[in-house]
Amino acid sequence: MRSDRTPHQLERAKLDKSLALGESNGRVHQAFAPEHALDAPANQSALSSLRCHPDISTFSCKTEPLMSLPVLKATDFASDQDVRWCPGCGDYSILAQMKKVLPNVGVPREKIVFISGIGCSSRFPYYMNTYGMHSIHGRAPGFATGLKSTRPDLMVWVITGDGDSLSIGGNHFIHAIRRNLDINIVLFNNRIYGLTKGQYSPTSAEGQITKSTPMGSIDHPLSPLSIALAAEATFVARSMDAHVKHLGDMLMAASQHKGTSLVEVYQNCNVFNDGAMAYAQEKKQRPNNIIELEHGKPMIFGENRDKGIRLTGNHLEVVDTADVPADDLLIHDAHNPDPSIQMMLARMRYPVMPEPFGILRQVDGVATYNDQINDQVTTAKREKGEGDLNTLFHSGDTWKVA
Ligand SMILES: Cc1ncc(C[n+]2csc(CCOP(=O)(O)OP(=O)(O)O)c2C)c(N)n1
Ligand code: SF4
Ligand SMILES: [Mg+2]
Repeated sequence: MRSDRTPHQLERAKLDKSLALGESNGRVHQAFAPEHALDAPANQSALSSLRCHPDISTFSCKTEPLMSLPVLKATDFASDQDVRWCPGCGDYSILAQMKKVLPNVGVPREKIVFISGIGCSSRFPYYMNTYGMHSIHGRAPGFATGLKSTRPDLMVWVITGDGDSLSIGGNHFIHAIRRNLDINIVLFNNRIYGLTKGQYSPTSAEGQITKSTPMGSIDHPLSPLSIALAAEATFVARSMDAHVKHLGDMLMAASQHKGTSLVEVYQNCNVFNDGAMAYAQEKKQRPNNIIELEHGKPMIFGENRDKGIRLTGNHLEVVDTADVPADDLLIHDAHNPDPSIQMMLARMRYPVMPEPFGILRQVDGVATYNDQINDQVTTAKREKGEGDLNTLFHSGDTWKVA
C-alpha cells in the first residue's frame, strides 16, 4: 500500500512505535515523540545516527556528549500541551527547573525519555518536548528497565509520586535501585495522593487527617531516602520545589551520575496538603529545620549558623557550635561506600532533627544493570552465535496438546 507520508513522517512513526508499549483499539497511545523531532535539520542528523550506527549502544549519554549539538533553550523543552496542574501546585516549579537543566546535560533532546506512572506528578512527560511515556501505576521503573536495557544510549528519567513509587510501585522502585540501572528517578513527594483527591500516602504524617484517614493516620511514614539507601542506591538526594536553584543543581548532579539516581523533591500540593512541608520552605523556619549537605564540609545549620551535627556513639545529635570544638562536628561524606551514616542522615526528621537537603550519597564506579546485561548478551552471541527466537521456542522439551 502506498503511503503518502514523507520519509521523515515515516521515520517518526517508526520511532514512536518502538517506544509505544501499550495499544488500545488498534491505536498506539501513551507514548509520544518530541514535537518536530524530525523536522528540524539539526535533529535529523541525530536521528540518522540512531538508525545508521549499529554500535550506537556503546555511546554513554552521561559521559560523552555528542559533538555539534544544536544549542537548545529551556523553551525548546516545552511541549505544546496545556499544563493541567492546579494553579500554585509545586509541580510547575519542578517542570521549570527540568526544562532549564536539560539544555546543559550534554544529551540531545531526541535521546531523552521521560517515563511516569500515574498521579498528578506523572502527567509530567506530556509537558516535556522529549520522548515520553505515561505508563501504569507504580510501573514506570519496569518500563524504564526495559527501555534502558535495550537502548542504553538513551537518557531515561522516571517521574513518580509518593503514592506511585511507594504504595503500588514500592516493589518496582526498590528493584530498579538495587540493580543500579542507569536512570534518574525524580520522586515528587507531596505526602498525599493528589490526583485521586486527597487520600493519605505512605509519606503522610502520623495523625494526619485525610479523606481516607478521618480519625488521623495510624501508619508510620516512610522515608524514600531510607528505602533507597537500604537498596544500596548509588545516588540519593533531596530538594524542594520552592528552592529552585538548589533543585536545579540536584537535577543536574543526578543527570551526570552513572547508575540509579534518586532525587526526592518536597512538593507542595496546595489543594490537598497545603503547607505540609512549610517548615522546610518558609524563610524564617527553614534555616533551623533543614541542613544543607556539602560533601567534605562540616554539618552546620541554624539561622546564625550556630548549630551543628555530631556523631556520638552510634547516633547523631544536634550541638551548639559554641559549646564544642570545631572538629567534633560531623564531616559529610557522600562518597563513602558504607551507607551507615548516610542512613542516619536520611532518618533525621523534623521536628526532632533538621532534615538533610542536598546529596546524601554519591558513589561512583558501581556496575550498572544495563551495562552488565548487554555484556552478557554480547558474550552469549560471541560464544553461541546470533540467537533465533523461533528455534528457542521449539527447543528443549516440547509437548503437543491434543
Ligand atoms: C491500578 C490503579 N490503582 C489505583 C489507581 C488510582 N490512583 C491514581 S493516582 C493514585 C495516587 C497518586 O498519588 P501520588 O503518586 O502521590 O501522585 P500525586 O497525584 O500526589 O502527584 C491512585 C491511587 C490507579 N490509577 N490505578
Ligand atoms: S491536586 Fe495537588 S498535586 Fe495535584 S495538581 Fe493539584 S495541587 Fe498539584
Ligand atoms: Mg503524592
